[in-house]
Amino acid sequence: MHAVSSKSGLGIADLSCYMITGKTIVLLGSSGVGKSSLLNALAGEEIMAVNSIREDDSKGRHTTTHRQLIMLKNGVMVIDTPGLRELGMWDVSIGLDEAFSDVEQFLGKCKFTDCRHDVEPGCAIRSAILKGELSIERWESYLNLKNEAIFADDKGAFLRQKQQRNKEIAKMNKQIKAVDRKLRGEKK
Ligand SMILES: Nc1nc2c(ncn2[C@@H]2O[C@H](COP(=O)(O)OP(=O)(O)OP(=O)(O)O)[C@@H](O)[C@H]2O)c(=O)[nH]1
Ligand SMILES: [Mg+2]
Repeated sequence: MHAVSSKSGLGIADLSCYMITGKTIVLLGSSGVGKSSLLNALAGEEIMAVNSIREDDSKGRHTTTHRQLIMLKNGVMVIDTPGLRELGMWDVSIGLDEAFSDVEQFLGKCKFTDCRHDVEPGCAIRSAILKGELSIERWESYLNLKNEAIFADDKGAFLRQKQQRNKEIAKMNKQIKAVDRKLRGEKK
């Protein structure tokens, strides 16, 4: 970990150990953390546009909107990226079975096909945990990732619902304002 200042140049020299010709460096982080400023400091010139962070919530303004590879004079390549909006996973379902084969081997072995692995009798998961064949931590990790996969798979529907809700709120606000104007006797 290096503490650096792109403004004063403090600590920038310590990054020379990463300046290896032919290597590519990628700058990642939330908007406004100073990725483009760092690139400019490393390049010694203003290549990328930078923008001040928002006064009210100290968040970045998503100034960089596309990935850009810059070749520095020393032959090192640096990729500047737009600020990360969120961290997430995709194709979780595909990798889950492989990563959790120790868990999956017990699935489908319960007495009831719709077993929720909770209090049902004949639950293969609970039995494996009790016998020490499956650790509770592994089971919980599996459940966490499974939940994330459900959200990731259905994100489109989630976003569409959110958009629809926002539209309805905007419509409602418009109606309230119209009624308000009417009550005041104002024209449209
Ligand atoms: N004091 C100080 N300010 C900095 C430093 N690095 C960046 N800033 C300021 O932080 C603000 C955001 O910097 P950017 O370089 O645009 O940030 P970014 O991470 O590229 O942001 P996005 O392109 O939106 O992802 C600018 O006002 C910079 O001047 C630093 O090391 N010290
Ligand atoms: Mg930037």
